[in-house]
This record gives sequence, C-alpha cells and structure tokens, in this order.
Amino acid sequence: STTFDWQDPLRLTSALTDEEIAISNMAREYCQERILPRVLQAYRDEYYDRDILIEMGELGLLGATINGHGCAGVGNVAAGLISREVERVDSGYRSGMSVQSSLVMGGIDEFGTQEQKERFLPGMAKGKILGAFGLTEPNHGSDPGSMETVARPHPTKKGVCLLSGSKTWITNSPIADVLMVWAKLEGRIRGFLVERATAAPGTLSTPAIKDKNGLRASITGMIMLDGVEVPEENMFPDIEGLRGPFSCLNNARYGIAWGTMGALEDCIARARTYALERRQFKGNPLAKYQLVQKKLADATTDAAFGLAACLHVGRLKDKGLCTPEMISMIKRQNCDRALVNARNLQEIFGGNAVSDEYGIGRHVANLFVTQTYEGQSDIHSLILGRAITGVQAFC
Ligand code: TGC
Ligand code: FAD
Repeated sequence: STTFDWQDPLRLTSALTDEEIAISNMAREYCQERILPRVLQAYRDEYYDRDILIEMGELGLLGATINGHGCAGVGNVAAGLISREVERVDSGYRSGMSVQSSLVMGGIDEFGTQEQKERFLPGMAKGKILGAFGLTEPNHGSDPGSMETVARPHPTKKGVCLLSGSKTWITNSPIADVLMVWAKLEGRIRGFLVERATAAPGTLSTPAIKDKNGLRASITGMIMLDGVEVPEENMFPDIEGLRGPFSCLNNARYGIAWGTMGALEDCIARARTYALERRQFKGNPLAKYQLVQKKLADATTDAAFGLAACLHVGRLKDKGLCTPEMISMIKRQNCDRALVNARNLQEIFGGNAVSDEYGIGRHVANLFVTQTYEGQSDIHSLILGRAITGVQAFC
C-alpha cells in the first residue's frame, strides 16, 4: 500500500520477515488480551503477578534469542519486537521479562558452565525459576566498579565462598529463586548465582522496596548478603571485571530501546483517540488544533525514527557487527524521546491526565525509570562522548 499509516509511518513492517511479523503479532495478542486487562489494578496495588512469567514462558518469550535449553532461538529483531509489545502495555512488565531473559538467562548463557546452563536455563525459559540481577548498591549506582560487596574464600570449606554486602533497586529480587550477584573476590569483580533455596537461614534477605512512584507493576527490592555460602560451581568460571555485568547489560539496554518505543506508541494512540473525542471551543475536537497536532506529529516522528534505529542495530547485532556505543545511542535517545513526548502528550488530556484510568500518567512515571536504570541517559552521553573524543569524563 502507498497510503500513510500513522501506526507504522515508515513502514517498519515492510522490513520484517514473515517470522518476525508472526512473533510480533503473537506477542501483541498475548499482551493486549492477557496483561493489559490486569495492569491498572496491578499498578494501583503495586503488585507484580508472577504468573505472567509462566505465561510468557509457555509462549516462548523468555530468553528468546538463546539457542537450545528450551529457548526459542529467534533473532535480535524478533526479541526487540517482543519487548515493544510488552512495554506497549507497561514498562514494569517488560522490566520483569528483561531481567529474566537478557540479564540473568543471557548472563548464564554467555558466561555459565555447561552444568549451570542445564541446571537453570530450561526452568527459566518456562518461567518456573525466576531470576534477579544484582549490580547496583546503595552507594554505587552509575559507578558499579566501586562496589563494596565481597566474596571471601570460606575459612574451612574448600571451594565455597562467603558473600557479604548489599544490593539495592533490584528488579524481581523479593520473589527471585536465583540471584545473579556481582561481587569482588580478591579485588576482581566476579559473578555468582545465589540460590534462595540453599542459603542458610539469616544469611540472605530480599526485602521489597515499597511505595514507588513509577514502575509499580514490577516488583523491586534489595539483596542483603551476610556471609551467604556459595559453592564454586555457582560462580562464573572465566569472566572477571565489569565486562561480565556490562555484557549482560548490552542485551537488556538494546531491549529497552525497543520497549520504550512501544510505550510511546501506546501514548500516541491514547492521545490521538482522546484528541478526536474531546471537544472544546465551538464543538471542535482538540485534534483540530494545530498545537495538538504538533504534539502528535513530534511523538509519531520520534517513535518511527526510534524503531527504525532499533531495527538497524538489531540487524547489525545478528551479524555480530553491533558495538556497545550503538546500544548506548539507541537506549539514550529512545528513553529520552519517549519520556519527553509522553509528557507532552499527557498535556492533551488536561485534568483527565491526572486520572489513572487514562493510562498516560502511568507511562510517564514508568518512562522516567527507563531513562534512569541500565545507565542513566547522561551516563550514556558520557559513554558516547568518550567514544567520540577518546577522552573519558566520568571522574
Ligand atoms: P570501563 O573502564 O568503561 O570498563 C570496565 C571494563 O568493562 C568493559 N566494558 C564493557 N564490556 C562489554 N560491554 C560494555 N558495554 C562495556 N562497557 C565497558 C571494558 O572493556 C572494561 O573491560 P576490561 O576487561 O578492560 O576491564 O568502566 P568504568 O568503571 O569507567 O565504567 C563507567 C560506565 C559509566 C561506562 C559504567 O560504569 C556504566 O555503564 N554505568 C552505568 C551502570 C549501569 O548501567 N547499571 C545498571 C544496573 S542493572 C539495571 O539497572 C537493571 S534494570 C533492569 C530492568 O528492570 O529492566
Ligand atoms: P547515581 O549514580 O547516584 O546518579 C544520580 C545522578 O547523577 C544521575 O542523573 C546520573 O546520571 C548522575 N551522575 C552520576 N555520575 C555522574 C558523572 N560522572 N557525570 C555526570 N553525571 C553523573 N540495578 C540493578 O543492578 N539491577 C536491577 O534489576 C535494577 N532494577 C532497577 C529498577 C528500578 C525501578 C530502579 C529505579 C532502578 C533499578 N536498578 C537496578 C538500579 C539502576 O540501575 C540505578 O538506579 C542507576 O544505574 C543509577 O544509579 P543511582 O540510582 O545510584 O544514581
């Protein structure tokens, strides 16, 4: 067709394979029919329904890019399209999925032993084993290299480490079965798979952080470790330093770039409907006014450009040609543009924007979080600035 489609302005669909379109449609149907009806109450109650991961597992949406171990083995573009559909409903649901898929399953797939992969990945792919990723600490967020959590060799038990320290703002931690904890062993950052079921009483706690004003449909907490015994078969054997956690983050940040465009597309659709229905001044719909049209034009353009960039980076990623800086670029740009546009579109709703029934305020609050986690936007500016100038500006 040669007509303009405001829901797909640059014809992203024309650049997708039949398989990618089928996966996207399947994810959309699930998200719109099964999780959209739950989100308003979940957000009000600050409740994360753990069954969502089981349902996603049944559809093959978890760890979707991983080959084998019960995972779907799809390409990076298909995985991005899944994130977009989940976040079209709510960033918190995409968050729970991202942590499970990109950070924890992705980390185990990339750095785990064969035994670790076989032990964790099939159950995680089904959503039966739930994961959390513990990097951020109370005193070290943007600068995880300064982390204080330590692993010490057990004084008497050979091949066992004792983990002590605390992690905060950890998605899924209160309900996770396996916590991927990054800690310093002899001064070097190493990755550990801490299993809740085997931790001695009193050594591990994962309190929830309540009363959030964003991402309320996702569960967030701390990880408090006080001499948790972790056997060496639960440590990643070969990866040392920040390259471990940052490699996991590359995949998750890529997914956020797609996801935030889904949230923005939902804001556009809601604002367009409202602008066509609401009438002010001589019975005219708000959509007739030029200032309102500009808000819709800006947001629709940014969503289309953001998705085109994601598609391009996804294709490069499939060919092994994607760099972390490309991911910083699309993560930063898409989170920033989604947040700015969502805030502008919120104005179209006038006072009704304040009612949670209209959905727009929820996206605005969530998108602030997406701009903050996995590297706040200014941190990604500095990553790009370093790559452009060769001079590092972090400290
Ligand atoms: P720097 O000197 O830059 O690097 C240290 C080592 O790491 C390697 N590296 C990477 N490797 C793979 N991919 C990347 N993207 C990498 N970036 C760096 C680097 O090559 C080096 O390796 P080696 O072998 O030479 O040691 O480290 P720095 O300490 O100067 O880093 C600065 C900075 C700002 C880039 C970094 O600390 C940063 O990105 N900060 C942001 C922190 C962050 O993103 N935290 C995320 C926490 S997890 C989370 O938020 C999950 S939310 C999930 C959800 O709910 O959806
Ligand atoms: P800070 O590092 O204190 O930064 C505060 C501000 O200062 C930011 O704007 C930052 O850009 C700026 N700043 C810092 N340093 C510089 C500098 N050198 N130059 C210029 N500006 C600078 N973490 C996990 O490990 N796992 C999770 O699952 C996880 N889930 C999260 C879920 C939620 C809901 C939230 C809110 C956070 C989550 N995080 C998680 C933590 C998140 O990654 C951190 O909040 C984020 O990395 C920022 O760290 P910080 O909050 O300590 O902010």
